[in-house]
Amino acid sequence: MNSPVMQGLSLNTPAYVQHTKLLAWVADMAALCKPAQVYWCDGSDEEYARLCQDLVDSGTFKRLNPAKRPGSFLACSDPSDVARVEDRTYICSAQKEDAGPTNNWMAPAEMRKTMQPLFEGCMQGRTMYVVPFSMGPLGSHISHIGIELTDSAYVAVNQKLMTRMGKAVFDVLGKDGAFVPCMHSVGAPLVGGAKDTSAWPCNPSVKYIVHYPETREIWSYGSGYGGNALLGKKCFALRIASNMGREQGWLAEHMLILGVTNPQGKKYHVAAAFPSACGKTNFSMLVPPAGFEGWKVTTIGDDIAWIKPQPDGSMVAINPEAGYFGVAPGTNYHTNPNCMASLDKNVIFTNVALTDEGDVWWEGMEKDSGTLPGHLIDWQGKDWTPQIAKDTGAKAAHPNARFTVSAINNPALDPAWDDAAGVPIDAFIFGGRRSSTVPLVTQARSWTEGVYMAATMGSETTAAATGAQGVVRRDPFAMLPFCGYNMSDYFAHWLQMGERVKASGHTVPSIFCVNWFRKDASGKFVWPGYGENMRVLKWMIDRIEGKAKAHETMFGFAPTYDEISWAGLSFSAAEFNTVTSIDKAAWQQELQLHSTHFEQLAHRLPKALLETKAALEQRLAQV
Ligand code: SAT
Ligand code: MN
Repeated sequence: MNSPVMQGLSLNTPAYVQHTKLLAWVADMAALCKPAQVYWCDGSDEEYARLCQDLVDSGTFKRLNPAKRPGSFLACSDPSDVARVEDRTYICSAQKEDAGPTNNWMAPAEMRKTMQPLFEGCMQGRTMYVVPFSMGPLGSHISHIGIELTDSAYVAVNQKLMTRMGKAVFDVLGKDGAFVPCMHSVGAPLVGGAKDTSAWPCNPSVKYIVHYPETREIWSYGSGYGGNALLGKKCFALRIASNMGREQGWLAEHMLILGVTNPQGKKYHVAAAFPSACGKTNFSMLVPPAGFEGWKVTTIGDDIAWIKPQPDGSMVAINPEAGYFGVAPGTNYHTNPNCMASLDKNVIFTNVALTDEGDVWWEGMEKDSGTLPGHLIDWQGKDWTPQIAKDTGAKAAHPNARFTVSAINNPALDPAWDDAAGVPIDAFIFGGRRSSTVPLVTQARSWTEGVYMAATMGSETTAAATGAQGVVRRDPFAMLPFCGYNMSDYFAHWLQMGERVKASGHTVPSIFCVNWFRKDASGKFVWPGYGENMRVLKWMIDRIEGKAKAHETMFGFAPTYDEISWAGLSFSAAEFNTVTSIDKAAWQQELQLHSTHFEQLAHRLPKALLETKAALEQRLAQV
């Protein structure tokens, strides 16, 4: 052991860590945060088991019944700490306009002045875990490395499932490799030897999720939940990585990646962007319905894609993550059988309910069993019965309750999911949650029109972020909370990426826009969704293969009723019309909203998008 001593604190540095800059940074951060001890995670299974047991002993974890859910745990968070805090999330670029109008901004020097006193002594009485992780396959030319320093063992064990975490990262880093420093504290120091009395330490009133794009640093304070705390995910793989991609000519996207193989054995790869909690995990694990024998869908990723154009004109993608942090409520054997199978063992559940048998439960599971459980302990530790739910509306699981599970649990995992070379993308899909206006599926007539569709995407908000639910907001590329720089520059980057592929004499991937969420006059969803989305996916493949004709609508090419395979489903032409019709008045209003959106983004907005809008207006006038 090579153990420099900081103010009486040993850094416990393992001999295999030889990176001078990293060692100096850890020493500085330990001096700032003043933890009781420093622990370097090696990523071993033995370590995972030990840290999970520590979490059981401290009351954060409850071990689930090993006969029902082997190797699995339940954590219930503080009610003030249940989702990403977008209003506390900052992009601190040197220039305000580089963060753009969609991000919170503070000058870096000012933010550092705010952060300094918060981090000063913030880990007192706690362990500082050094968590080395690779986003993407270890050593892949597309991957990047991060080191998270955190005072949360919950974060350390989640990172083991969500990333390639551990000792091997140092082999890639060597003595001077690049890494993104990720500082995280729950912001609950145990001052003067105070005992930890909380099962979910966090700071209920002060939270900051801060990014410095120029120096590629992340500083997160006050929250232990999800994207606020697992800093490899939204903070690194989207906000910081989008900045890297812009500079280096690649894309960091809020997209699932799936493989779809037709009965002839030909395989395509699709990347699809949907806002948080709109079914990306379900779509990435789709089971083709009856009538689609011979078709196969395999998962490469369920949330984030890093996409790099190659010299041969292809755009290859990797999933930077190694696990899924998915929404539990609504997940069942009907909506996502592969996901349910993934959750059989070795899972960390957060904010779901506990059954009397020591298993987990969430809303939506009654669809599998046919009945509601008679009694549960809800996510807040209170008794729950169907009667209580009826009387008070109390939910057993929080609507943003999550499971954390390693990708290797997924029976539909694509053999290439961990391939350092990535997979070539044939199509991009963009989809929002819209109860009206936007049709089931259309295909952009050009790359630019596709970028327009993505740039103007709207979606009704979900429980994945704190704040009002169910209101339509513009969520361009499903990246509104995740783009780490000026949104208009981001649109320009997408346009340029397409131009670059075309200039090299190659075809760009097709771009599709979908909406699974149209409702009828009585407020019911019309499209059955889930596995039935295969019908739409097949039409896309038909389009790529040139088998389906081009029927123009004002918003791109669309299928006729006859061009969708209906085998195994009764879905009438009238119902199809309800989910695909283009209402002139609604679209006039929609384009008005696009105008307002573009006005907000006017500074640096690419002209091509305004021209595309004018062309759509002209088409609409002719409807
Ligand atoms: O950012 S989280 O990982 O907490 C969840 C999400 O918004 O997709
Ligand atoms: Mn997400």
